[in-house]
Amino acid sequence: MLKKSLMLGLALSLTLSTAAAFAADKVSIVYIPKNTGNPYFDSLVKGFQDACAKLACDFTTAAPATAEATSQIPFITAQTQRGVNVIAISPNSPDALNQVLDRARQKGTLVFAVNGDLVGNFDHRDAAILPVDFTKTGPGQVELLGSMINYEGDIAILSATTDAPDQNTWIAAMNDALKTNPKYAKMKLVATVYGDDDPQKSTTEAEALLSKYPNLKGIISPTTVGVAAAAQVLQSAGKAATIKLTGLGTPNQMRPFVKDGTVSAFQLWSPYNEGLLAAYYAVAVKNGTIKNEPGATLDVPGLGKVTVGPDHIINTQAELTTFDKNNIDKFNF
Ligand code: RAM
Repeated sequence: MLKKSLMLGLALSLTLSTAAAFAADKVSIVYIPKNTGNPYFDSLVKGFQDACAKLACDFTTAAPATAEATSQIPFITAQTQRGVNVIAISPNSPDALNQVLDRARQKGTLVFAVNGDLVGNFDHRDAAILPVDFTKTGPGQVELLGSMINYEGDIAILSATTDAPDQNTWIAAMNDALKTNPKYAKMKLVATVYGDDDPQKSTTEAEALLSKYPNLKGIISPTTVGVAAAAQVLQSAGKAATIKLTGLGTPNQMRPFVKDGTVSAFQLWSPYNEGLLAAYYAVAVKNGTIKNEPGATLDVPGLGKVTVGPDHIINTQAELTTFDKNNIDKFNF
């Protein structure tokens, strides 16, 4: 009798664990964006979904409500317990995730940093899929704003969170360009503020910049959430003629502000292609058709041949795209 119930228990737990597991013949991928509610990440998710529809990978996405440094930890832990094959993550911190990502990798999960990297902690991820060479982003943004304000006057930066590894990399390079390039000697950075990739907080921070710095000539907001909020603030305050704004934005969020002249130009890349490439690379590595090592190449439909670079970084495009009234209608994301 005891034996019988033991066997029954075993059979039951086997059924349960099989039900919770993934199909053995499919690579399972989870993508963890910085936070929910940011349309930027919808495009990235679409890239993963389209790739997995073609490659038959099993794709899910899950994200915390807010983008603070530790908010992704429970999501990584849950996915590791689920036994997912690949965790792709846009990290909210360069180092707070090290331990949980290590645990995932010890279990055989492949970990990709996507869209932003674990800056200074490359050993805690297997590869990084980034839109462009990140050393170009900061200087590119300073040059664009400089060209709008005749390279002169007080400027401010409206960023995402204080820990955001991607924004912090670009901001460090902006500071460096402002300090070292004589072309920017008359541009003075008076403040760097943080809207946490939250539309409301970004709005409040942009409004505070306007009231605190009456001589402000320009704002750089290297976040899609921040730049859209700042554009709305300038438009409502009727300040677009005196304070120039640029940043990294999505064409769909920025279109009305470009059309009415609030913003003349901004930049970005294709988040969709990052999701697409990440999924193709994940499946190829997991299936053993490619080795995860610098120099390896992979053909991705629509992107051509991509090469894994030093530090296991793969870029989806060579340069940032600049959007203005002449080309913005060609883009829909
Ligand atoms: C926001 C996010 C994202 C960043 C873009 C430019 O949507 O912070 O990480 O890549 O802006």
